[in-house]
Amino acid sequence: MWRPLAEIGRAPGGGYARHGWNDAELACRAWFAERAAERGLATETDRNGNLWAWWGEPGPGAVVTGSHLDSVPSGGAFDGPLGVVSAFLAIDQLRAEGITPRRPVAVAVFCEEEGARFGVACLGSRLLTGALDPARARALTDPHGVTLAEAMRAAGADPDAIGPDPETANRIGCYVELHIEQGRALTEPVGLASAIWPHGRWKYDFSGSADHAGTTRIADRRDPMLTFARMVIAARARAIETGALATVGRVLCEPNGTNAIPARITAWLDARAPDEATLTAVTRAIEADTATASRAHRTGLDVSAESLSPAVDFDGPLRGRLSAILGGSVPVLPTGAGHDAGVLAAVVPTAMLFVRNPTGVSHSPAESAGDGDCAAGVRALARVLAGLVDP
Ligand code: HGY
Ligand code: MN
Ligand code: MN
Repeated sequence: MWRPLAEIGRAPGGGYARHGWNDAELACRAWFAERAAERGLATETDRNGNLWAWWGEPGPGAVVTGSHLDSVPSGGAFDGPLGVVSAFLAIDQLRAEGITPRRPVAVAVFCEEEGARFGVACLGSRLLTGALDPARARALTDPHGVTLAEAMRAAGADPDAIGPDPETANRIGCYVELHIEQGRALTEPVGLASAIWPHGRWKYDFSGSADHAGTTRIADRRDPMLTFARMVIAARARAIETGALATVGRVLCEPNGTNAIPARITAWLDARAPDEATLTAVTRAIEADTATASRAHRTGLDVSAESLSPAVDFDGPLRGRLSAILGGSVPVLPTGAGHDAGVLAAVVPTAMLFVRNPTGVSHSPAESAGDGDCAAGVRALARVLAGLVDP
């Protein structure tokens, strides 16, 4: 089942380039429709581009599971797809056991979870739940200046329809997302999520004076690369100081000439922390350090929050129920990775199952999980669904 998916959008080096509404992601949508049709599951695409495959009439109280199929640039094979493949296999398992749910069951795939193309993480689930303004979403642009609206239209979807979808959201009785663990903390095959760290993405614009690399005196330079470099160093130093995580993994340089002092640098800061106070402290300290450097180098600085994700606490009756179904001794752990489950947790009971990642590596072609652990994840998800569909 997974093999056809594994071929979609994979670069020669092994990484994936599946991003909201791009050709590879559209091929993933077709893969999803085929797997659902094979199982007699009725499929629909909601107004925000999220996919739904229904076992039973769509209706309130549905037990929903799934994840996302999009990737980060050159991402791994498991982040997202493991949850979708496991959802289909868990339904196969329940059917093999002759279980007939007394609630609707759905496999969901949320659009642009990584925000790799349009910059906002969990785009589809935020729009669904009303957590993102549709007008802002339509105007989001990808690195080539293509807006979300244009990309949706090119894919045959209607961008004017995006926005809060209470009819779809009200069908969800609970949401359980299975996901590969993205750190080294899970030492058993399957775990349960306790929380998601608060995190966010900040866009830093550094402006200076374009000039000749070979004739401009040092004293005359207004070089944004220097201010940018200071920001990167500050991000690491302040993260260590505060116990947070701060990363700069994406940068644009204009005009990007070998022999030209840049006019402008754009860079994105990804910052995460165990709690909101620490996240605020680390991002403010990094911005203050950068502003100091900006003054010293006489460059311009503009910082804007692009995507903010508050802390999510999964502690509640649903996690307790899942733990009981799984025997009561499954490890419970927090994660610094954001998920659609974190967005849905604001509106419906939500839980996450993690599958062990032996190296902890993720957002990389080297991401992997063992077959045995993946099978344990499917079995656990099937047990959980069996317990939830028979109230
Ligand atoms: O970036 C994240 O935390 C997740 O992979 N979207
Ligand atoms: Mn991810
Ligand atoms: Mn993911």
